[in-house]
Amino acid sequence: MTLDLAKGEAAEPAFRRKSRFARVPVLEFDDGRTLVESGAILLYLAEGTRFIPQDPFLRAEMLGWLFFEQADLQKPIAVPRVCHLRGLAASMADDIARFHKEGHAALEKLEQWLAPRSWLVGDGYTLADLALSCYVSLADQGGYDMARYPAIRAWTERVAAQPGWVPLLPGE
Ligand SMILES: N[C@@H](CCC(=O)N[C@@H](CS)C(=O)NCC(=O)O)C(=O)O
Repeated sequence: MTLDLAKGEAAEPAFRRKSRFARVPVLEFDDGRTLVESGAILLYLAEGTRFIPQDPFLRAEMLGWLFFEQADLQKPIAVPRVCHLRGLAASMADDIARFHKEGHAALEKLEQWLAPRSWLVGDGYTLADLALSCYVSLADQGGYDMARYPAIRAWTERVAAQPGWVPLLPGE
């Protein structure tokens, strides 16, 4: 099921019964149960795969990146992007500037971590790379100057070259 968030469809009662936070994404099971929060959904789907490291330290480090994405990156990138896509960039300029400040602080940290590395955790592609690269690769749509981050750019290209990788939206 897809929703038109601009029309407020996430707040409709039928969807709220599936998503207690009235947000996408939601993973719905055949028995009617639903799982919310992208990190929880990714961890469920990746259970037992090579995307979750076996080593306890590396697994915890991977989780740390998922938490960082939620705490420091997701909103500062998602909100300006939505404002731009909905033609609200001028009227929301002050909010966007505040989010950009927060987002650039997080992107700087990501850039520094990635500069000497190919992947976020250990020496291979994990759920951390998948989860963080998604919004980071769309940040320019929210007015972020991503030319400042060459290591991030190289990393998002490595992620996009992974077998089975598909863009979030067609053409992106
Ligand atoms: N922490 C949540 C954030 C999800 C979220 O913010 N979803 C937004 C779209 S990106 C949403 O559904 N907003 C509801 C709305 O716009 O009405 C996650 O990662 O799953």
